[in-house]
Amino acid sequence: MTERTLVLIKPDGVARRHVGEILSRIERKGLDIVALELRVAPVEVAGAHYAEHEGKPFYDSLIEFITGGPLVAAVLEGPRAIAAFRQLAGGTDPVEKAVPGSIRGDLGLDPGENLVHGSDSVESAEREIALWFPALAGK
Ligand code: RTP
Ligand code: MG
Repeated sequence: MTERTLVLIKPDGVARRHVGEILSRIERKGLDIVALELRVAPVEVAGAHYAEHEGKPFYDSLIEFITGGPLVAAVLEGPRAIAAFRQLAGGTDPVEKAVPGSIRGDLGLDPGENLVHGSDSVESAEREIALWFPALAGK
């Protein structure tokens, strides 16, 4: 089933010059890039994006990190794109969860600065695409 998913190359991924590496992995997997933009996330967008984590101990540092520098926002499309990108990304903690061969497993160490985000469900993807790329919502 063709799906769309919202992906972020987080500020650590941009600062560490891994944009090309991460986009290359996406293309090698066979997913299509249907939107792509470098931008600095406003606090309101970051807060809406991570609304499910509001009130958790790591929330403030998460918002500070995600708004702290340019990131790359993208929409990917393809069969089972949501799960396919989560597989490429690896688990949330780059050491404890992400396996070698995944983006986080190969490139990350810090559970807070874990290089990429990918939507975790069809509902999340729709909500996040509407937030980051309103012109694409519902299309
Ligand atoms: P993301 O939303 O960024 O793609 O990551 P995820 O689904 O793998 O993980 P999620 O549970 O949604 O957590 C969002 C981000 O919050 C930070 N986090 N820190 N210190 C902690 O226990 C903790 N838990 C989560 C991570 O940066 C994670 O990517
Ligand atoms: Mg998440």
